[in-house]
Amino acid sequence: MSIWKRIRHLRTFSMLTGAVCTSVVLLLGNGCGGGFPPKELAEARITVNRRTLEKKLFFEDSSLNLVTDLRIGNFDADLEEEILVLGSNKACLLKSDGVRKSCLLYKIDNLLDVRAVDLDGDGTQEWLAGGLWGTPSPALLNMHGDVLWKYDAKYKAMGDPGIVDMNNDGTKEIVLYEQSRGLLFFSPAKGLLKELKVSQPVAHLKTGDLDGDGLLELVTSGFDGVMTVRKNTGEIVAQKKLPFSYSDFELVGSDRQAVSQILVAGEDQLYAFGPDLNPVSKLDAPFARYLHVAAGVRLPAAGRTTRGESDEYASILNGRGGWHRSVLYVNESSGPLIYQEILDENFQSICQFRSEGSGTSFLVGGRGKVWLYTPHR
Ligand SMILES: [Ca+2]
Ligand SMILES: [Ca+2]
Ligand SMILES: [Ca+2]
Repeated sequence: MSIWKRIRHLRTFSMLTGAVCTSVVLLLGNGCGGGFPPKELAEARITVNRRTLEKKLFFEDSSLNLVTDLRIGNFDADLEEEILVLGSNKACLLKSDGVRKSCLLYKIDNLLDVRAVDLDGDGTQEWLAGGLWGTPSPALLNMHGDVLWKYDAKYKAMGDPGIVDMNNDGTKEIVLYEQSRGLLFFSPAKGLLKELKVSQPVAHLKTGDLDGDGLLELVTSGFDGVMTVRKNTGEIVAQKKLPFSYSDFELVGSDRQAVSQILVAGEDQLYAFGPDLNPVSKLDAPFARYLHVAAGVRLPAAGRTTRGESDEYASILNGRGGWHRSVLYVNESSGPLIYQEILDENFQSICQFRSEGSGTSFLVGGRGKVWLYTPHR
């Protein structure tokens, strides 16, 4: 039986209980469930433990506020690898053992959802910030925290601006959705390059390379449950109404493959979609009906070195309501859950750390904290 057929019978429940709730959640980013988590998520605990993961506080700095992106790479002039930690107030560079190398505050306040991007392709990272519905304007900073570009939206702009090369000139542009105008494509130097009307309001927007051709695609979801994949130029390549209720989604990649997949939580499953919006993987995810995907990464499976199907998924899901819980899932790509932990705080970022014989360790970023999870031998 196809995945779609199997989930169809769950749809009625979703339509009844999910539709109203989802619209509110999509519109406001919170609302359903009020201030309290569902009873299954009331307590922080490990609920599935097929693989023991050792959890250790790796870095702590409360003035980071929420850690929204984590990257491993060489970000300064030396030859060593660092860990870049981007928070909503400041950025820190750590040595590979988690010791602080340097930190700086952004020269602009009230940033949300800060992510590392290389907009101009020169090998150095810029930091792209967004915001929630109706709150701070999107901005691009350089590694020193200077503001390279900022957009003061007249109408409500959605968070999560992305980057695509919309005119195929080799330099990426910033794309964001503004209510009543549509998709807007900006060059930090030249300003607004293009305005693209869309038929339905956009709730969420993400960009990533879904087909491996080196060009980033643009993925949007609407309040009507329709997901759309567009080429870098804005042309629609796939569009589908997902047959379950969902909130936000994420594009998840891996260290070894540039190709990202679209990860969405629906019913008690996680679905990974390819560029045609057909499912690539379906993962067991108890309680996912209360949650949306906040961050995810594909990790090399323990003892495997081949590409592709042996990857595991590690993902962080947050509550669709206004309550503070995250759930960490580690799944085999064929679906079974390896590890699940209900976390008593909000997490927003995850990245691969090291790959060893016993498996792959990863970092998870929360409010002022970065945790290291290492598979136990
Ligand atoms: Ca750059
Ligand atoms: Ca361009
Ligand atoms: Ca592509």
